[in-house]
Parts: sequence; C-alpha cells; structure tokens
Amino acid sequence: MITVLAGGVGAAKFLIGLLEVVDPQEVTAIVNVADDTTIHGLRISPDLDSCTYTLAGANDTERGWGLRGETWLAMEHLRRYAESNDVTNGDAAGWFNLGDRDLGTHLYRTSRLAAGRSLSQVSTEITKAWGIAATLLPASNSEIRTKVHTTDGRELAFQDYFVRERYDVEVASVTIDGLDTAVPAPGVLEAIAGAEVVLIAPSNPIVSIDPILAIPGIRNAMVARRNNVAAISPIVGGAALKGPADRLLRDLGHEPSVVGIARLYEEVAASLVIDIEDEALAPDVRAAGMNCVITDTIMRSAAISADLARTTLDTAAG
Ligand code: FO1
Repeated sequence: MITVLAGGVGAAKFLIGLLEVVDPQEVTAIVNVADDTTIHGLRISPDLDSCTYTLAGANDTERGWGLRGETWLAMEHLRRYAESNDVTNGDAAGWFNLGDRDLGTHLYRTSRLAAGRSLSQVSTEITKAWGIAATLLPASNSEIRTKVHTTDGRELAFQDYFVRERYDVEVASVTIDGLDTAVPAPGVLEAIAGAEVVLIAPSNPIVSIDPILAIPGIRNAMVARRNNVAAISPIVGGAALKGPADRLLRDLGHEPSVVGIARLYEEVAASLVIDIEDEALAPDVRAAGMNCVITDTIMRSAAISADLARTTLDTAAG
C-alpha cells in the first residue's frame, strides 16, 4: 500500500500522476479536514472534495477546485436576492462559490452526517458513487478547524482567509481549533504504519499538511516510519506554484524556500524532492537532515506528474 498525505490544490495534480504509475487500489490518501466549514448550513469539505473529484477524473484543473464543466445557476439566483436587498455580508452575500453539481455533494454530505454517519462513512459513500478505486480517508472525523490570526488583530476561519480575503492579509499565527479532542479517523494510523511508503504531496505545509500531522498520534506514527517517507516541496524558487504557502512561511518566520520546507518536514520524512530550479540549495536541504532528490516538480502535464510520482516513490522506497 502507498499512503499519501494530501491537502488541497497542490495534491490534486500529484495524485493524478501517482494513479498513472500505481494501481489505484494500492493508494490511500489521508486528507486534510481543517479547511472544512459550514456555509448556508451545508457541511463543506474542500480538500476531500478536491481529492475526490481529481481521483474521479472530474476535477477542474484550471480553477484548481470543483468540477469541470460546472454551472453556477444557484449562485446567480442567490446573488440576485442579495443584490436586490444590499446584502453584502454573511453567506447570503454569495462570496463562497458553490457550483450546481458541487451543491449535490454538500447536500448529500450534510444530510448523511445529520443522519448520524461519520465523515469517513460519508466519504466512502461519495467515492463509491464516483467509482473511485483508491481509498480516501479524512485525517479525522473530529471537528478541527484552522484559524488564521492576522497582524491587525482579526481571527479568520480558513475559508474567510483563503477565499473572502483572497489570503491578502499579513498573518501573525495559525492555530487549529479542536485538536484537544481530535483523534485520527479509522484506518489512518494503520495506513501510515502499514504502507510500504508514505508520500507527502506538494500541498501547503502550514494549512494542509500540518493540520494532518497535528492530530494526536499522526505525527508520532510518521516519525516511527520516517525512513520510507518522502515529501515533495510545494515551494519552487522561493515561491508557491499556487496559493499562500510562500507568504505564510514568510509571515510565520520560516524561510520561504526548500530549506524552510526541509526544516518543517525533517522530523517526519527522510527525503525531500525539490525542483531543478533549487538544485543549488540541495546541500542546505541535506544539512537540514533530509536526503534530497532533484527533479522536475512543476506538473505541466500528466506525463510530468507521472514521472514525479515515480521519482518520489523510488525515493521513499530507499
Ligand atoms: N476557492 C476559491 O478561491 N473561491 C471559491 O469561491 C471557492 C469555493 C469552494 C467551494 C467548495 C469547495 O470544495 C472549494 C472551494 N474553493 C474555493 C476552494 C477551497 O477554498 C480550497 O480548495 C481549499 O480550502 C484550500 O485548499
């Protein structure tokens, strides 16, 4: 079995590459749930949905989230009401875009959770409906939520930070609510301990990977099998390919580079895969305590994603 720690946008392309080179039934993705939120009373699990839609081959690669060929009629209708009544705050203002088919996912998940099913059970029902052979596990069924604390004194829920504020804020700290009572979802610790290799996808280390590692038991499970863990840097040439990773690293006092990534992952992963552009920093990555493999990590095509998956698997196998 191959286990992958996956967050949002960065993980999707890598998962496509991985499924090109291994049997999907061999793959278990442990997915961040701290981005989850409730909007219009609907339970939204963005990273689970990004991974689900990607593994189903139905994701919109341009937008980076949601479904390809999506329509937005419900949102247009919602916005007409809001505009007619000058509603510019709250969910009714329509700042969080829910596609018409995507809404079906949120309606189903919300109803099944209300009927007493766990997030794991609902995720299995959803991946089954998509005919997905890989296993998708929420990192936890407990309610954990990332909170972003800005330097001007505000506490933002993650989606308010990422979507409403377009992460255009200076961040003082990031905390995760609910960790004190959180436990790994069923199968998560087994998927980490029992896998031949564990991969850390090129997701945001602060808001996608750390909220997985922070769940009691998970970091220790990774440390215990560190030798066969390989991570892919989400930072290339000091910048994130997409999203706020470099800004967050800088705001939080980490070096926004592959060396900064190595310092964050050294405890849980033996190897870091970095892009050719960062070749000169390989000695510094090694000095931070990680093996360092250099390859093309910019997934412009499925073929590059597949090559990256092969390289990462070989690196983790040791
Ligand atoms: N991202 C946006 O930038 N704008 C949106 O309006 C938006 C809506 C949305 C709805 C459902 C969903 O599953 C994801 C959505 N995302 C949107 C992406 C989401 O904020 C990110 O995928 C993660 O939370 C970050 O990894």
